Amino acid sequence: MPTPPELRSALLHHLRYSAGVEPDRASVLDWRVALSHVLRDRATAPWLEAARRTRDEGLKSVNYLSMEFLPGRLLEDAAINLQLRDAVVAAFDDLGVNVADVVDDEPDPALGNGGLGRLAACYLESMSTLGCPAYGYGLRYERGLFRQHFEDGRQIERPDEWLSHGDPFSFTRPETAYEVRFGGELDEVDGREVWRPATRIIAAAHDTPVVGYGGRWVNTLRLWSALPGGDLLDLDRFNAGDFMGAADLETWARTLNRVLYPTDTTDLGRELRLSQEYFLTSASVQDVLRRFLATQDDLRRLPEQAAIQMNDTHPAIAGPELIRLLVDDHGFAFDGAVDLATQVLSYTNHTLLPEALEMWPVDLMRHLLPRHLQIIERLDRRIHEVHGHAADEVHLIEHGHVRMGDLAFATSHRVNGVSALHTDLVSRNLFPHLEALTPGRLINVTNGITPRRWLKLANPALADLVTETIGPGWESDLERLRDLEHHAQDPGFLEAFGSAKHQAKRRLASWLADEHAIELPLGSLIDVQAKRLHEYKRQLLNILWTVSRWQRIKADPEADWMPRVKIFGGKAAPSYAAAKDIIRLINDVGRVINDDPETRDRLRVVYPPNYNVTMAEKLIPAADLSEQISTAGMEASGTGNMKFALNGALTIGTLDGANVEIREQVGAENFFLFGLTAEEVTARREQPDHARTAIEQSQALQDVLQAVAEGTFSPDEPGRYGSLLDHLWTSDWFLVAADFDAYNSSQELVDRTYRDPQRWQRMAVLNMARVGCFSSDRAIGQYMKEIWDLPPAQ
Ligand code: H2P
Repeated sequence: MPTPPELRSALLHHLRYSAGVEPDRASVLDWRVALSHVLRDRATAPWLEAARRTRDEGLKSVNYLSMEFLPGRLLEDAAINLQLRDAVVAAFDDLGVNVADVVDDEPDPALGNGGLGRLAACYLESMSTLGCPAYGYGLRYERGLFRQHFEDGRQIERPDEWLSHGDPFSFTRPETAYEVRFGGELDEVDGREVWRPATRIIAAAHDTPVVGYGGRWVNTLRLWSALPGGDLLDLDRFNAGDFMGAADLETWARTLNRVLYPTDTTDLGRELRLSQEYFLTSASVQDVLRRFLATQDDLRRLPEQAAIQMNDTHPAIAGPELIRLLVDDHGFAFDGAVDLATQVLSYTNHTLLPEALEMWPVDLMRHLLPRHLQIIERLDRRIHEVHGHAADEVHLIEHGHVRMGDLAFATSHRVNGVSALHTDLVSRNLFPHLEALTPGRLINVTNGITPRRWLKLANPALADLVTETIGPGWESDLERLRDLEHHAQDPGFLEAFGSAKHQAKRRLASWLADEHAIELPLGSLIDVQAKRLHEYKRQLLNILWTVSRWQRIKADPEADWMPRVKIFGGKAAPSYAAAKDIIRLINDVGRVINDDPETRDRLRVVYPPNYNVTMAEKLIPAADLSEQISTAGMEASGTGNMKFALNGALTIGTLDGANVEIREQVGAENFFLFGLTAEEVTARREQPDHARTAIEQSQALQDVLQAVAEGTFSPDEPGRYGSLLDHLWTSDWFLVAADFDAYNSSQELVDRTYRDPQRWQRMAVLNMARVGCFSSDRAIGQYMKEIWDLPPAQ
C-alpha cells in the first residue's frame, strides 16, 4: 500500500511525463491525467495477474455483452476499491491541490440510458470483487447519450463530448481488432453457404480496468470502436476531387459508434441500430473465440471456458453469429453448433414492454445480415422438427419480423428475469410457449447494486457511521447491515443517522446552488424521483399530485403543511413526444409553484437537467422519500429503489418489480404502499371507459386537470398539454387516474409519519439494515452458480 508521500511523487511523475507540465503550470485537467495514470498503474499489476491466472489455470470467464454501460466516473471508485482514497486525498492536500476539483473534472461516460446500463456496470464491479473472471463488452460511443438542456422547460439534446479530453484511464489496443462484415450476397460453393459481404469494418478494442473491492482482482471493460482503416477511404474518388464522397464508407464506419441508440423511427435509424448491435456482438464473439483458441484447440470445450451473457435483446444476434462462426469458419455441423452455442449463451430479459422487445424486419435482416437470416430460418425449422406440434405457437419469425427475444431464448441454456414478479410475468405473458418446450430454462435473479459506489462513495458520512457502528467489512458483505437493527431504538444512533442525512442534504444543496443556481430549503422533506422518463414510470402521477398539493395549500394556507421539495431527474428519449411533454409540464409547474410567494416555503419543484450517475450520487443520499410509482406489472425490477433504501430513504411505491421484494425485506410497516396490483391493472384496462370513470370519481384530480387545461402553468399557450390531457381522459394506459387518490392518501401518511423524526429515522434505519440482499455481489453469486456454472470465488 503506497504512503501519501509515495503517491505524491507518483502524481508528480505523471504530471511531468504523462501530462507534460510542471506543477506550477498544471491545470485541473493535468492533475486529473496524472491521477488517472497513478491509479491505472496501481490497477495494472492485479489486472495482469488476473489475466495470467485466468489463462494459466484455465479459469472459465464470463463475457457480458451489453449495448449499454453506465460506469459513472471511474477515478474515485477505483481509488476506493484500491483502498487508496484517503492516501490520494492526503497527497493532493500536501500538493496544495483541491482534490474535489480534480474528481469533478472527470466526465461521466453516458454510455447507457438508465437502469440496464447501470446494472451492467454494477455487475462488472461485483464480478471483480468476487474474483469472477470477466469481460464486459460494449461500444465506445464517441458521444454517448445526449446532454440534456432545458429551454423554456423543453428538453433540448446536445452531443455529449465525454471524450474531448481523452480517456487516460483506458488502454487503446489497435492490434486487438476484428473484421465485422455487412450486407452482400450468399453463394453456394460445394454444398456450403458462402457469405460474400459488401462491407468490412474493423472493430478495435479500448480496455478499461474494472477494479474489485480490495484490489485483488481486476476485470476488463472492453469497448469497441470502428477503426477508420485505409480501405475505407476511396482514393480514386478522392483524387478525382470528390473529397466528401470518397469518405462515405469511413463516415458510415464511424457512425457505428458515434452515439448511443440513434432514433429508430426511420428506416435508416433502424438499419444503423441493427448494425451497431451486430458490430458489438460480432467483435465480441470473435474475441471470445480468439481468446479460447489462444490456449486450446478443441472448440467443443468452449462451454467449459466461456459463458456469454446477453444483456437484453440488443446482442441477441450472438446466437446466429456464434453458430455462423462455428459452421462457416470451424467446420461444425449445424446441429452441433447450435448445441454448443446454447451451452455457452444465456439471456437476461429486462422488460415486457413490446417496444423494447426488438423485432427486426426480415428485409432489413436480409439486406444487412443475409447469412444470419438464413441461420435464424433454419433454427426456426429445427425447433419445429424437434418439438413437433408442441412448438406450434413458437415463431422466431412472424409477420415479416425476426423476434429477437424469442431468438435469444431459443439460443440460451438459461434465461432470467430481474425480479420475482417480473420473472413470473415473463413466464406467463412473454415466453409461455418457449418455456413449455424447455422447462427450467427460465429462472429469476433479482437485480442488485454495488454498495461500494452506492454507499461508500456516494454517502461518505453515512458509510463512516455504519463502519463506526458495526465495524468494517460490510462493503463486501452487505448482509452485515442487519447488525444495524440493534441500534434502531438507540436515540444516540438515530441522531447520528439523522445528521448523516443532513450532511448529504447540505452537499446536495451546495451542488444545486453552485451548478444550477437552485436553492434547496434544507428543513423540507426531500422527495425524489430520478430515473429515465417513461409514461409507465409515471413521473406524470407525481407532478399532477404536486399540483394538487399546491392547490390545497392555497385553499388552506393556514394549515400546518409539511414542507416538501419534489426533485426530479431524468431524460426522455429524443423521439418520445409524450415523455417530453411530461418534462415540459414538470418545468412549467415548477416555475409557477416556485414563484408563488404563498406556497414557496412549503412546496418546491426542483429539476436539474442532465441526470446521470454523478447526479444520482448526490440526489440519492439526500432523499427522505423515494418515488417508485410505476404502473404495476410494468417496471421489471428497478435498481434505484434499492439505492434509495440503502441510503436510508423510505419508499412510496406500487407492488411492482423489486419493490415487492424490498417491501418483504424491510417490512410492510416500513414502506408506503399504494395502487393497483399487476392483476388489477390488467382487469382495469379491460373496463370500458375506465379512464373517465376514475377521473370523475376524484374531485382532486379533476381540479388538477382543469388547472392544466386552463393554462395555469402555460399561460402563453393554454392548449400546450391538450394531447396529454386527452390521453388521460380517453385511454390512460398507465392508469394515472386510477391510482391518483390512493397515491394521495399514501402521501398524506408520509407527511404524518415524517412529523415524528425519531419514528421516521427508525423506519429508515430498518430499511437500510434489511436491504443487504440487494447487493450486486449476491446477484452475481447467483449468476455464477445458476447460469454460468462457475465455482463461488476463485
Ligand atoms: C430496465 C428496466 C428496469 C430494470 C433495469 C435493469 C430496462 O431499466 O426497466 O426495471 O431494473 O432494466 O434490469 P431502465 O428502465 O431503468 O432503463
